[in-house]
Amino acid sequence: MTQRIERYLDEKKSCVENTLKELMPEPSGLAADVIKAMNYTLFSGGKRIRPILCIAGAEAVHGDADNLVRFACSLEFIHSYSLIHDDLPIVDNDDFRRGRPTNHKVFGEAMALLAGDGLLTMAFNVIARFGIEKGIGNTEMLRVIDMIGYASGYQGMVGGQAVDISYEGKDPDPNVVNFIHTHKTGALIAASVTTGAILGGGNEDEINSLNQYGQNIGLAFQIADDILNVEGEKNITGKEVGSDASRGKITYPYVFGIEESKKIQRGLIDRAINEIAVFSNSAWPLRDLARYIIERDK
Ligand code: GRG
Repeated sequence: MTQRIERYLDEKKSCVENTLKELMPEPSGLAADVIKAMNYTLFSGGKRIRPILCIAGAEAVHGDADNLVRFACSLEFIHSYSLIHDDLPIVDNDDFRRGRPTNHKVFGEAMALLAGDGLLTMAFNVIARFGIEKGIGNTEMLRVIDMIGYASGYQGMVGGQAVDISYEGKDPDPNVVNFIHTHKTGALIAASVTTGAILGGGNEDEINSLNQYGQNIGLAFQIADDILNVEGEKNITGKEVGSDASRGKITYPYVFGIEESKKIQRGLIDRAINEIAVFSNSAWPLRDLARYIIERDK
């Protein structure tokens, strides 16, 4: 990873962390337990890639990215909810995430379920409050709410996760793995960049190009996750290695093998960078981020 993207990621990550702290209350009152469980996962060391992509999407179209950090944080609320529910015993039954015990291991299954629900619903409070406080136009607000609801619902992340679960233990199938990955992970990643471009004031061509970019890197991101589940190191990824294979998950390495998966990944990154060729230097973070996505070790 080059120094400039490392610096960019550090800078944006700390800005996102600070804003998340402003948005998320300290546990207090009768509902303190669920707030504590929400805080536990929200502040457990994620890369914050979705909010950073949203900010970079706005920067690419010369938008006022500093102004939309609160909105960008809503994506991290949704992502955090999905991780908590994904780790539950009735879903993937994982004990560790980011090197720490998973939410249900600390707070119990019922509280973890509610913490996930609390984070998902709070994301939409965060979005609405952002729109009200910043005086964003109704059309833009409704457009981004629609996009995020779509990307995280059955048409996106939830749909992908449902197919992921129902195809466990089945034979390798390229169409199925493509569906799972583009929906489970790709949809929210694409929505992150695209909503940044919408709120940043991009024109329709720019928004479409950034959406295509997001879809390509979103798929590459999940393939990288699959590869890390085979070749990664537990002390770096913070998760069990080899768990996908032992559960019979439909992954890119299972369907195509490791080398072909890496080749597909490189092709997706080339396509993503090509999609944003028309952008000036304002899109350099997106170009560097695309490469980072497949070079990452966690
Ligand atoms: C079935 C009850 C039930 C819930 C499902 C919708 C859902 C919950 C899960 C979606 C699947 C999921 C967790 C997709 C994301 C996969 C992924 C690549 C996670 C890791 O993202 P990173 O690398 O994680 O951005 P960090 O730790 O950096 O935040």
